[in-house]
This record gives sequence, C-alpha cells and structure tokens, in this order.
Amino acid sequence: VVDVVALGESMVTFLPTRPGRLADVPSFHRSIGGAESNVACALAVAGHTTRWVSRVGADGFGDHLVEAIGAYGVDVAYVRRDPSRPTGVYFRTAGDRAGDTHEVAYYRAGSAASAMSPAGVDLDAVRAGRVLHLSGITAALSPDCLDLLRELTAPHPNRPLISFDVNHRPGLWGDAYGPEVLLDLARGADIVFVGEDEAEEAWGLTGGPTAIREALPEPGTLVVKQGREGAVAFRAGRGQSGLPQCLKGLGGAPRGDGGPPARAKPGVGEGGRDGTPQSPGCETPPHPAATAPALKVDVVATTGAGDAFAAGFLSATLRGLPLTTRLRHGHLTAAATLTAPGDLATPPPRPLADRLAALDDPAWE
Ligand code: KDG
Repeated sequence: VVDVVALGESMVTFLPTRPGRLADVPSFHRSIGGAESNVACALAVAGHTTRWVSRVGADGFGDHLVEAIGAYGVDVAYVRRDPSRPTGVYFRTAGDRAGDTHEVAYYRAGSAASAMSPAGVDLDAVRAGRVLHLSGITAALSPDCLDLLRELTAPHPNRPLISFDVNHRPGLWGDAYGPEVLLDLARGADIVFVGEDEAEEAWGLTGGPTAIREALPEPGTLVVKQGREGAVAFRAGRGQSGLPQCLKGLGGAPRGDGGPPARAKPGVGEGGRDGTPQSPGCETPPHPAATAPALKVDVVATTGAGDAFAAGFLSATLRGLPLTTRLRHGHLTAAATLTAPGDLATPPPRPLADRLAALDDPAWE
C-alpha cells in the first residue's frame, strides 16, 4: 500500500530572477509547482511512499514535470499524457518577503489537467493509498475536475483517509460558487488544512480558529494555519490524552451523505476510524486540541509553504505521533520551504526533525 496518493494539477513554474513587477522582470528560472505534487514530493523526501496522479500534455513541459517529480521518488506511473491539451505553466514575481503579495500569471485554462474527470483517471490507483491528498485548486479547474473531487470524497468501500487543503484561489474561480463548494468538500474530508485568512476571505469567518471549527465540525482533524503566528489543530474522537472527547466527526461521520466509509485502511495514526459506535447528539468541542507557534525564519518566498506544512503534518500523522508534534513537523517542513525561492525545499532529515519537534525549546512556546 502506498502511504500517500496526491491528485492535482502541476505546472511548470517560472520564478523571477529579480524582484519587481511582473511587467519588469526580464527573465525567469524554470521550476516546478503544483500544490498536491508538492505534498507528494516533500513526503517522498521524508521517506514515505507516494504517488502523484494527474494529467499533463504530451509536450516538453509535461516531460519535465513527470521527470522532475519522479526524481523525488514519487510514483508517476498514473500520470496520463494528453496529446490534445497543453501542460499548464505559470509565472510569478518575488513578492515583498513580508507577505504573500506576489503577482501570479497562470496559463492553465484548457490544460491537460483541467480535463481530469471520474472516467478519465484510474480511480483504483487514486484510492490505493492510506491517505489521499486533495485540494480546492482542483475543484476550480473545471466541472469535470469538481465531479472527480466529489466522487473521491464520497463514501466508498475503499475510500482512504482524505486529506484536503482548502487552497482557495479566487483567481481560478470563474463564478461566485467557489467558497460554497470548498466548504462542502472540506466537510467531506477527514483531515482539513485551512488558513485563517483564507477562511475569512472565502467564508467570511472572522472569529478565528474556534469560529472556523464551528463552521466545519465534521472533519476528524481540522488544522487552522495562522501564518507567522502558528497553527491550531482540532481533533474529534480521542484527544492527546487518549480519552474519547466526542464521537462526532470520526473519520468523516456523520455527514449528510450517509456517514463514514464502510471500511478503513489500517495503520493511519488518525485515530478516528476505530469502529467505535457513534454517540448521537455529541458535539465536537470547539476548543483546540493542540497549538504550535510557527518558527521564526527569514522568509524568501511563501509559495509552497502550506503544502510543506501539510506534508510535515501528514508524515507525523502516518507515524502516529501526537497532535502537537504533528503541528511541529508541519512547521519544520514549512520553514525549509519559506527560506527557499521555489515551492520545494529539502526539510531537515527525519532524526533531526524528530529531535527538533520534541525539543522543549522557547521557540515552541
Ligand atoms: O501551493 C503552491 C501552489 O499554489 C503553486 O505551486 C501553484 O498549484 C499551484 C496553484 O494552482 O496555485
């Protein structure tokens, strides 16, 4: 069994050779991007078996993505080549270092990946992992892509644990339904990552992590990222103490769609799919189960940091580590990406990361 399968569009990314407006940057470095494949690459570097499922053009950029992502050790055997559509690309500027205010120019409309659909991907290969990582970007690519996400998050006997990064990209949504769709998809997932700013922008939630949890009580694990401040995780089911907190939301139950999948894959340290019967009327406590401050680093570029965070958190989840430690691994992996210009950076090796995550250091207070 593959540890993590990630499905989504990847693009050849052009990073600026100097700061400034897109209009002024004279040349770019070729790199790779794509929220879901970023997660797969970072997890592969951390020693997990991963697969990236997608569609690219039968062109040189498609070759580059398959070769570069494959070189991280990610299984790319289920990436389909589309001779009639191009591989998406995007250009971006360096931004202002203080935040995420860089300019982005996407050339991805009608891309090969936007033609992904439930009939056009090998669903068994997508469901073959312990965890399936998806993001809201895919939902915005086309109605077929949205159908695919709906299919993958629906109950199914082989449904893996679904990890969903909201990744709200207003520039990609052609209509006003994006926020609603993203909330719906998040409700059907087991582990959800969302930025506090994103939740405000998409859903108008201004009350911080607790308000976000109240709006999104279903996922067994909800991680709210607060940028430079840190992150908060809410967990239904068994808390850090090992005592059951509440049974609502375990592995995605209960949902309007009939509850959790019939069968769970073994061995994911998520703790929700333990077959415990659901107790009616039990409300998920809105209180955070864990918090961890972000590490203070000199930010070079923020792009890809959320993916790195998700990879660190998922890696620690697969290893059954406690919730606070999962958040710390998220921050450690994100810190590596924040200090690099591209979407991907080499995180600290696992033994070092484990020592850093366990440190009783003021950095974590
Ligand atoms: O998270 C990083 C991604 O945003 C970047 O690689 C590009 O996937 C991308 C997107 O669709 O915005």
